[in-house]
Amino acid sequence: MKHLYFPLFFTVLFFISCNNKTNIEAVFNEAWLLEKDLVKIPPLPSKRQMEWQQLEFYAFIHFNMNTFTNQEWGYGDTPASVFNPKNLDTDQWVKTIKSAGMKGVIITAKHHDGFCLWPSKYTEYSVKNSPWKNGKGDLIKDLAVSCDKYGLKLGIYLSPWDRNHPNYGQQEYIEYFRNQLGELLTNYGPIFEVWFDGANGGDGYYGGARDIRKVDKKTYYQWNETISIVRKLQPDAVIFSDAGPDIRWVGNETGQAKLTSWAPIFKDSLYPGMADFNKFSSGQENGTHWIPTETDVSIRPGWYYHEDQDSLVKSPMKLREIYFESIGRNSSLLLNIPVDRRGKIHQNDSLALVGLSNLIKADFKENIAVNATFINQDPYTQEILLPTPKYFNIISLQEDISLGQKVSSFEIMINTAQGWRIISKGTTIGNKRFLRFKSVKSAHIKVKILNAKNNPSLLKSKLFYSENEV
Ligand code: FUL
Repeated sequence: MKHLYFPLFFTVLFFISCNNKTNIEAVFNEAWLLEKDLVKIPPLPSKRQMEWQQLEFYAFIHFNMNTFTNQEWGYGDTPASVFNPKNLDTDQWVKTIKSAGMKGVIITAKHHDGFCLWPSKYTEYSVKNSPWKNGKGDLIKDLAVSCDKYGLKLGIYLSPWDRNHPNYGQQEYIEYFRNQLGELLTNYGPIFEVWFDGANGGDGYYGGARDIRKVDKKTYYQWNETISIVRKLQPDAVIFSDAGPDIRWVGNETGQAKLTSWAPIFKDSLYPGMADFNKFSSGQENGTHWIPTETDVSIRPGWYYHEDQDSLVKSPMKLREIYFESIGRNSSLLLNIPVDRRGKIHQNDSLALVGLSNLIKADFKENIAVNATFINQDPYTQEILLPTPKYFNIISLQEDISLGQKVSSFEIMINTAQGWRIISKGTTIGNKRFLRFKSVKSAHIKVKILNAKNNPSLLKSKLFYSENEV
């Protein structure tokens, strides 16, 4: 974003080269925001959040003991000997994920049943007591090596709820949980995201006790201390939970962010595992903290692999809808791919991912506003002048979120023989907002901001024409 620090330079350049258009305040260039549009309106994203915002699309892998028991939530009593992938191939996962356009992968290092995909020295319930690689395997290591090889970022899911551990519900378990976190954050290179699930407390094996353990979700985990461990060991990693601190849950598992989607939120009104999370999905315009949403959804009905769902893999068109309704609504997309019992991504899922990536590439093949002149008549209006009239049916809007999220209402207009016509409108923009509409042909487009907290800081809008019209 360093170009934003040179707005005056380009403004001056413009006046030198275009002084015949005196009513125009500035032509937007690579660095086009004016001094007056650079007002920062807190809350602002941290550096680690800004880096995460660039990723937009990354994968979840649910692969663990449940894969072998055909379950979604293991009770914690399945013997370690049941974990036995015969052809585990993390290179295949990473190549498939990367070719679908995703930037990282988050793996279920430990799910609610407590089984660990790495040979933790703090428990016997792990790959070290499984037949896989004769107990010498370390799946997190394998995945880290593959990610490194192909240039994908690695994230970890460590379930706070552990239905295997005898001390779950007591302070001893919190020490155990933090020790495990320490192992994962120390031994596998850079971790881009740490994922803490909100489901916790209930029935389980608990070392043979087989009882029901409820915990106080607000106090039991003493999250502040755990967060400081992550900050110390992996300062660049973002932390996900229902309540942040860096990223929060979008509030559903079907793949849609809200049309109104604020990164700011009153953090103190949230806690992990809260029941009425849905009402906070939109964030809050005047929220105190920058905690954008992450949209997690599975490519199949379940999070884990189940053979009887082989025919239920979401179609490329369905996945494309999810892409538009998450990334295109100021969220990120965490798309889950359940690895099968062989230890590979199933062919049906691979094909759906190839289909999705082809659709997205076609949608965004050519930004037809790339050679346009951008005019800033006033801070609330971005005018786009194309050299010749062009058809388009997608517009991509972006705020410079390093300055905060400001816009709460906007409309898109085109100039026609009958005058200006509104073709689309919306509320928030944030990191990215995609709008789709029936094709229009025009050479003169206006993005009109109707309401914002301060002078909007809109980056150059992009226009696309897609064969797959709404
Ligand atoms: C949920 C968990 O309970 C599911 O098993 C899954 O891991 C999903 C991503 O989060 O809360």
